[in-house]
Amino acid sequence: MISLNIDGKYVKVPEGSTILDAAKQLGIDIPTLCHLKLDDAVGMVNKSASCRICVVEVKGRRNLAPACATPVVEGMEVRTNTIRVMNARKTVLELLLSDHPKECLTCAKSGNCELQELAERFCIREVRFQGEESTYKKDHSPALERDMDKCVMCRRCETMCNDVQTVGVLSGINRGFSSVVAPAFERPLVDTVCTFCGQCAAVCPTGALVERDYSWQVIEALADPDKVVVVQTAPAVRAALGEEFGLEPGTLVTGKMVAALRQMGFDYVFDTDFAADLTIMEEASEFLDRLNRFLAGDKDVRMPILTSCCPAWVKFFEHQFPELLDVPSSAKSPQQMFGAVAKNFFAKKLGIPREKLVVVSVMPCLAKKYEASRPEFSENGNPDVDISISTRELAHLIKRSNIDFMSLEDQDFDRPLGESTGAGVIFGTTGGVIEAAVRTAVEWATKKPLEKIDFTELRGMQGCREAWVQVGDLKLHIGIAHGLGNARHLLQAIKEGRGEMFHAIEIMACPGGCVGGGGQPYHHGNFDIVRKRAEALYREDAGKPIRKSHENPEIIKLYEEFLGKPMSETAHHLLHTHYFK
Ligand code: HC1
Ligand code: SF4
Repeated sequence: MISLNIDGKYVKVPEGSTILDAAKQLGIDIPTLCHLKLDDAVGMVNKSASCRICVVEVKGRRNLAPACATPVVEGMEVRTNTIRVMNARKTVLELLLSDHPKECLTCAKSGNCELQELAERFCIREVRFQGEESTYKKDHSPALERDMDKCVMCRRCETMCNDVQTVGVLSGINRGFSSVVAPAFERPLVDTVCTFCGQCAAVCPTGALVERDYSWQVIEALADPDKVVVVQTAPAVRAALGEEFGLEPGTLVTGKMVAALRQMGFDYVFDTDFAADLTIMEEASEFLDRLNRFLAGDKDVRMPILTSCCPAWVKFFEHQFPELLDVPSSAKSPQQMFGAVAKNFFAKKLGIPREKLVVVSVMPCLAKKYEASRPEFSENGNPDVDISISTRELAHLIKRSNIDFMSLEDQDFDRPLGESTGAGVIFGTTGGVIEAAVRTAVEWATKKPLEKIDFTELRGMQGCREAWVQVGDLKLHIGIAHGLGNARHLLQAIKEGRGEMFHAIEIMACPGGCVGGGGQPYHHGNFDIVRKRAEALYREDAGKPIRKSHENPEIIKLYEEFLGKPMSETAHHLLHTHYFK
């Protein structure tokens, strides 16, 4: 352990700690901007030390030291609030602001911008420096907007894209005043291998990277008397939406969310969790089919089966592992299954053409916007999911609609597409999809009711995990990865035939799964918030009367009335897809 003194207080920290770590232990809040440390399970630390906001004075050193990148040494004496330190921070901020658009009132990040917060904390009332300002071309993709005039070169997005996701789209290019974080040759994101995971936007401290906002289209659809507008809400949204209204992370607001959507004027408030149950029906059937063929010695069958509900993960393997396109399940994601059922079954039930029905999805994810726009998910130019908005956009919509969210009485989803089980709920956290699939697959395979519904061995936040589940005489080997870097690790092993064989693997692109999605309220690097959201979903699951997808009465009815059975021709046509290089 190393002893040091910060602002007159003594502290002992492990060797290798930084001054920032030591200050944190003492409860001294040194301001930062570029620094970001997510979680040991995720393993993300932004080491750029580029912003210099965290500088401190160290006795005996001539220069100020960045607290985030200076290791502690025995007997060190640190001051975090001298006039020299405050002057340096003020100057750094003024220099950053000298080349920053002054459009805070209209910026998508207003109220959530870390630069704005620092300018306020350090009472920057005027900027002494005036000079050239950057004017980069804005980049609009179906999921993300890039405005590099607002980039402060903190490199968090680069760390996220390169080190955590291993996609490698974003990096610092050019030199001096022209330096910017961008794809190679400054190509637009749509022309790169970007997965639209949105994790760069989730950690961007300013408005340089934000979601493509479709909330006005929702308002227009709701105001159109010729449209019937239905909404589906993803599992992870209910565990995070409350944060936008000042509630503690991990507070479930399912009932208030439904009430707010109904008050906004949606004709039907449905649940993506219903479609998650439907996904399990198809995915578990496909899994058991492949497993039985594999056990019977069929050499053509591809194992392990990989989950396919995360659109950023789908785009990742399409680009990065084109030789493995037949390994993931062909089941569409719940968002897209919902869209297909709404447009091909529910619209008919209402006696209206699909064009008259508008399907809105509320997702914790930005890649869902891109997924909804994929041409294979539309019929004659009419998409199965018309508009996909994020949890943050929903919060804005509620606020714009003058709804007092906190005073809303809980309401329940409409039927039939709003009925769901606990298995559908846990889709929103890492390990939840595979647990939902295992609950159904094991019961179907053994033809006996499960002795225990909770497969806790599949839960947790470790980036890459494995577990064994006993099914009769067979031990199923299950893998779980969240974060695309961890997924790459597993995929590479499969491709090279390394390691013990897995039977099934769940992959989610975002650290923590959908609860940590790029469209969720900003957690500003506090991964405990993501953990609390996950715990909330397990709580909702535990309190549900039905916890296995195949026992959802509305799903059973849907097969009886419309789909026949899992993997039927209709199911294949509407609920399965294929992947492209
Ligand atoms: Fe997800 Fe899914 S779990 S992908 O994270 O399979 O977005 O919440 O809606 O489609 O159900 C997201 C969440 C979500 C789908 C489901
Ligand atoms: Fe990289 Fe994901 Fe951002 Fe695309 S969305 S640039 S893959 S971090």
